[in-house]
Amino acid sequence: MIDPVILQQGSDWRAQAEVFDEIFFVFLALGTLVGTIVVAYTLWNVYKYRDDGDRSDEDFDAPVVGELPTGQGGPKAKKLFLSFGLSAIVVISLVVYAYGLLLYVEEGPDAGGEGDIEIMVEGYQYGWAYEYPNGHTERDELIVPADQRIDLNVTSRDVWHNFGSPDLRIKTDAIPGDYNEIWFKVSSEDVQAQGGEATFDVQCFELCGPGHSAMKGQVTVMPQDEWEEWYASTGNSSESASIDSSRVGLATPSGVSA
Ligand SMILES: [Cu+2]
Repeated sequence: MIDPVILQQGSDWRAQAEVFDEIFFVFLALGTLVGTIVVAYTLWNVYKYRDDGDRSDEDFDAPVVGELPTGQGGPKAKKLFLSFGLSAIVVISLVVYAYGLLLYVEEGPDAGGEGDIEIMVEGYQYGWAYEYPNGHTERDELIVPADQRIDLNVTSRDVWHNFGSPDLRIKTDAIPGDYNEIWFKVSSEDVQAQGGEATFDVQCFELCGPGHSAMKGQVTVMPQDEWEEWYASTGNSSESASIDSSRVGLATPSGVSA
């Protein structure tokens, strides 16, 4: 059994995608194993107890509808309790295991830690606006550093939206006047694997009007030092038009706070 507390300690964190993939694999593998055993056992019994024409009706101990085969203490009762017992062990283990991992997905690693970056996300008809701790705002593209926990505080300016990024396995409602928190973190290994900058699609998952299907955005994850350079350069501007030029090194030495 995996303890979510252990997972949260130190830098030993896991991305949601990894956790969900593991849960999916465990359920698939166990389901296949149990399914194979049950179907094989059923077929074997179908063959073993087939009507081959030479069983006399008198000494055939057929079960009656509604009768539990427990009173006899024989092999029937044994099988019944064995099958109930094994099923219970499998189901309870899966519930405890999956619940522990889902608690981790809810809370994330090192919740409330020093390095967390909290970003406001506001959905509107039709797009996404992001506000960084220094007051800088971005439209549609969310730029964040690798290896750092990103907390998103999601809300809406007008109607109900739903902020989600399938590859990051995050998704939450964006509702006017309401704030939903989600977190994610992308490792620098993943960023390197994608050529120094990782991108993830963002989409609206709540039908919110005629422009809903065009309500797309992107999460861009860059190495920490590059991001810090970019973030420092955002101190005085709040328009996304200059993102690309600022990314190539127009960093101001004014620090990260507004
Ligand atoms: Cu929407």
